Amino acid sequence: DHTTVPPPHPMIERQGRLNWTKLMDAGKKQRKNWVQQWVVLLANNLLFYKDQKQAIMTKSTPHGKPESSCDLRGATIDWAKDKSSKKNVVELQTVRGLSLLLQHDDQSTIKKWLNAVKETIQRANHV
Ligand code: I3S
Repeated sequence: DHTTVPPPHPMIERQGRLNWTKLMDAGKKQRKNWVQQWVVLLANNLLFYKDQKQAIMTKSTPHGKPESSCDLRGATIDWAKDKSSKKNVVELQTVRGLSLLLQHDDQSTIKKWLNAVKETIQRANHV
């Protein structure tokens, strides 16, 4: 996309626009509500922002102003072939029973997200 990328931040593994919805929260099925948000992958967290501006990290707001966040420690992520009619969907499941679908129309973009989140989870599991 054509948005301006903020200066590189040492904590950020990956960031960009993604479509996402909750599927389950605390193990309870949720009504899907697909939204497009700015998503930031940190070492232990995935953070969701209304837009890129809200993701600007300062001393007083070290994570910016996220709308939602998700603890990646112990989580799993993989392709979700039959959980949506959309293409290029992955499902992230956390130890707290949160389940999210992440989607992007561009397959190479969602592959990069899948791999980046996978690697982050593996690293988080070994500390
Ligand atoms: O898996 P579902 O329940 O068929 O998901 C679709 C619905 O949630 C639909 O909303 P309503 O049932 O509230 O009208 C959404 O608009 C669709 O986007 C959902 O399906 P996809 O296949 O887009 O994930």
